[in-house]
Amino acid sequence: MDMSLPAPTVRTTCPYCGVGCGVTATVRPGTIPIIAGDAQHAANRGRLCVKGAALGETLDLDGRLLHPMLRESGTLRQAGWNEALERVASGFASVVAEHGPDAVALYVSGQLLTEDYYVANKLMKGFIGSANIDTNSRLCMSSSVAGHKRAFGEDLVPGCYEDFELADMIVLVGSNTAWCHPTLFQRILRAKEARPGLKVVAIDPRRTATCELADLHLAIKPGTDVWLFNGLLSYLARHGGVDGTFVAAHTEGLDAALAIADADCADPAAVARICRVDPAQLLAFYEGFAATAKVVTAYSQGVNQSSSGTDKVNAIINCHLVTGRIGQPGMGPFSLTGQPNAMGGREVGGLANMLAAHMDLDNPVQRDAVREFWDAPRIASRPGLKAVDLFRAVEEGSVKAVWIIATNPVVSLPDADQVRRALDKCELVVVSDIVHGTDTTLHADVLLPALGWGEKDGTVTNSERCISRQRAFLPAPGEARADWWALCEVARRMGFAGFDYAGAHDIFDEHARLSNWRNGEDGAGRRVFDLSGLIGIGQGAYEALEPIQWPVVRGAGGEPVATERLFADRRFAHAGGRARFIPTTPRAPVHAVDGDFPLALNTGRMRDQWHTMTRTGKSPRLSSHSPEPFIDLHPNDALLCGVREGELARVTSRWGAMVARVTHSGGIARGGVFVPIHWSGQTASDARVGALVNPEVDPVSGEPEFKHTPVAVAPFVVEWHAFVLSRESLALDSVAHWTRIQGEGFVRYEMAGRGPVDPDWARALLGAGEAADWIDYEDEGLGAYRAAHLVEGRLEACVFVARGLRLPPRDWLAGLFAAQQLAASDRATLLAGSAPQRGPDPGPTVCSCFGVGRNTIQIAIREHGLETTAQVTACVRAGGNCGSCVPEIGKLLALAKCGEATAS
Ligand SMILES: Nc1nc2c(c(=O)[nH]1)N[C@H]1C(S)=C(S)[C@@H](COP(=O)(O)OP(=O)(O)OC[C@H]3O[C@@H](n4cnc5c(=O)[nH]c(N)nc54)[C@H](O)[C@@H]3O)O[C@H]1N2
Ligand SMILES: Nc1nc2c(c(=O)[nH]1)N[C@H]1C(S)=C(S)[C@@H](COP(=O)(O)OP(=O)(O)OC[C@H]3O[C@@H](n4cnc5c(=O)[nH]c(N)nc54)[C@H](O)[C@@H]3O)O[C@H]1N2
Ligand code: SF4
Ligand SMILES: [Mo]
Repeated sequence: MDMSLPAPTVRTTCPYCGVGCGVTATVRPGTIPIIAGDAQHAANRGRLCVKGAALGETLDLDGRLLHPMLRESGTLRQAGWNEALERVASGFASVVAEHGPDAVALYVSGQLLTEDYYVANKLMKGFIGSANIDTNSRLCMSSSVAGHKRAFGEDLVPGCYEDFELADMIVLVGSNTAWCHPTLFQRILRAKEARPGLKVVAIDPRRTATCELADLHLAIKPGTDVWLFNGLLSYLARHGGVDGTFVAAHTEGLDAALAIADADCADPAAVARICRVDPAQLLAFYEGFAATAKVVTAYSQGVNQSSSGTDKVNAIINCHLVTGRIGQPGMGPFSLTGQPNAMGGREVGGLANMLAAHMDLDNPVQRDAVREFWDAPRIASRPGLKAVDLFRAVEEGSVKAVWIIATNPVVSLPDADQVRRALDKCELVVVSDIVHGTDTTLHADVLLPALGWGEKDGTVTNSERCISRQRAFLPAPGEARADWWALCEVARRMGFAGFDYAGAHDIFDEHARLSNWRNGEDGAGRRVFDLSGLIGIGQGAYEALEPIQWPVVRGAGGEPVATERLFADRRFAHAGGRARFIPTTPRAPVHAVDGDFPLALNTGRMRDQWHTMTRTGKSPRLSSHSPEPFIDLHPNDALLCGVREGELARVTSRWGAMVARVTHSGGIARGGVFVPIHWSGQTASDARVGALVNPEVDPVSGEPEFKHTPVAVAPFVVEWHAFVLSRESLALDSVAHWTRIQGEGFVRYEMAGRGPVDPDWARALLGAGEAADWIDYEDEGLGAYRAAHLVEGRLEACVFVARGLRLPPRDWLAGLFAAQQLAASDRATLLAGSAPQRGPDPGPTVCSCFGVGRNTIQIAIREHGLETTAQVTACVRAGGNCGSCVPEIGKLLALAKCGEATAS
């Protein structure tokens, strides 16, 4: 390549959250691609959060699955595609022949592209003839899907991101928007800066980073949202909040919904007691909602992931219907989707109870329409197994072959040890992934290497119904191939016609045509989901496709016409065009806390990690913000459980157990415990929280109750703590607990164990022979041992072991791995763990972009009397790039103010 030429820049879409930010990737051979926000993409207008900004650090081929693998006599061996595909096709075909189509299953993912997803659904429902295809969206958005269908008649998100800027009140329910939808959160932040009258209300049992922006935080008792919104409905009805014209002309069912709401929730004081919030604050919320026309109520997993998730969704929508606040700028209920293509998966009908293109499995006319369109030999006629039931059926043996694509269920399903048992028993487990070693690939009989982000090519749909292209800018590594290609190859080998696609564009075209097929014909119903304006766009136009919000119809000149907001015409998708109020009877989470398991476990996300960390875990920058798994609880509960901050504890439920470090963020109320979801068997010895989570699901949607499991917390007794920084990975079978953290040029292990501190063991751990260049230090009395291994003056590894927690900070030592040769002064103080002239420990990372620690920020605030986040940025750079840490800086500023107040 001529290096004087500008490097090619490809416009694509971020592979993480449902905001769906546009990304540009500039590629020069031999260097990592330069990733930036796409200024032309309406979702983010050039901004990226820290995960998006660090994408370049996740693209190396370390750990990638590059060839198909087959298990033989217990071990995996490399195989050719042909052999692997034959094994899958013949395995599936023979199970179907012997036990029928319901004995096989696909378990797929909202991280697939629409084209992959479309083919998977077509193969299963139209050709194999079973609806046993479910997806991790069951764990994610299925309560919203069900709630939308009940209220609107179709799975439709009415609004768009602009509504957040036009609103006068934004209610964030069960959504840590600051960390999970960061660029959208920043739009809210800027809107509020420009217009301080914009009120933000956060409804979340935890005080999260999102709450830093909120005018009002209602820290409700977990699981009580239906009481709260029923109370609001009842309040609106009694305080002139009903839009009578809208309700009469465009809705039905208000009386029944109101009767239920009034029964338990007519008295705000009683609701406040049940929700465990301050009655005056609850009333302030009700009054504010009633008085503000432009309200957006956005919600996410605190709503969906509950045994009353669908009712929570409808209780929220009821309040928007009664006020007529829907379909107009600046207002509406808004389901924030999690995964990059949660929406695309719903469009193609990827869930076990849906058909393609927003058609229904239980509608015979629509079933027939799809079968005819696909020219399929059969069509599934009843819903398949939903995720939790699916893996139960695998364990029971009624499902005998399963193909898992782009998801890691051994980590992410509830009662996750059950999933492991199920896969161990299953006759044929096929896993398509981009990574070789995940907790799920360990159980595979066949491993298929998939193209990852930057290599694959297709479309995704974000939370506001915007279809964007993910474009390839890297060559396919090894033998990795697109997921749709593998699915089509298996379909063809099973003898099915209709899977010969010329490319992703060809599949997209078929998907667009199906959306229009029989749409609006007698008996087939009218579906709002319609891509008719994109039919026949051809490969060139598909390559160039600009982000576009569906429905996309054809304009007078034949051009595609997008739709910003739905229901502007006040017509809903139920027959008759009316929206429906749904009566929602409040009920508590299925399992209540009791004497054995007295605390309620809540699980969720951290700012800088994505799910099971197979990609974000590779980035040193992202790994610095929250390096270790933790158990966050109230200090008083910690006291009762006998656990101390910084020490290890074991959390146990009726389903399983895990170990992590105790922390007090200050955001958890008495009676609650929060544990992040990200750690797996690959990144920690025993911190997979899914193992503890109860497998109860919402009766309508089948979505698990991830946010509420009764648990007990107890000390995890160890005698010593240690850490290792090493250029090479270590095998750590013999320690009681470990966590693996990716550093810049090294791997860090935090460990703990029992028995005496053993120098021989510590040195053996680092793997170097006796002849190696060692420096070490031992203090038997203190139970401390420290050693470093050098090769020709370069630091290879170091280990620090201590009784108790007396270990030096890791950051100075970490910096030494950048040097090819240790300076004499560094070598001299190596085993002290710090340089003598060094300033204070920077503390845990707050700003990942510039690596700025909490202590550094706090000292700057104190010493320079800083008062705003902008001043902090000007002083220490933190917050000056992606802005993801701005809420945390805000919290430190607020803490400093409190400190001053208490001091004076
Ligand atoms: N950094 C990061 N961002 C992500 C992801 C990630 O892995 N990492 N994943 C993406 C995906 S797939 C998803 S689905 C989204 C999820 O995005 P969010 O839903 O915002 O994230 P969570 O942390 O799962 O949970 C949200 C909040 O629900 C609260 N909650 C718990 N119980 C209740 C309750 O009973 N009522 C109410 N009102 N709130 C409750 C929790 O305390 C938590 O703060 O994030 C997406 N974005
Ligand atoms: N306790 C608890 N559990 C939860 C949740 C919770 O809040 N609490 N949230 C749930 C939710 S909302 C979600 S969305 C799930 C997420 O859970 P998972 O979907 O299980 O998590 P990921 O780590 O995203 O798994 C994606 C897998 O696909 C691989 N991959 C990435 N790109 C590709 C590709 O292009 N093709 C293929 N074939 N593979 C690819 C990755 O390496 C990874 O192994 O977790 C759920 N589980
Ligand atoms: S907010 Fe962050 S993770 Fe979400 S799409 Fe944008 S850059 Fe990606
Ligand atoms: Mo999700």
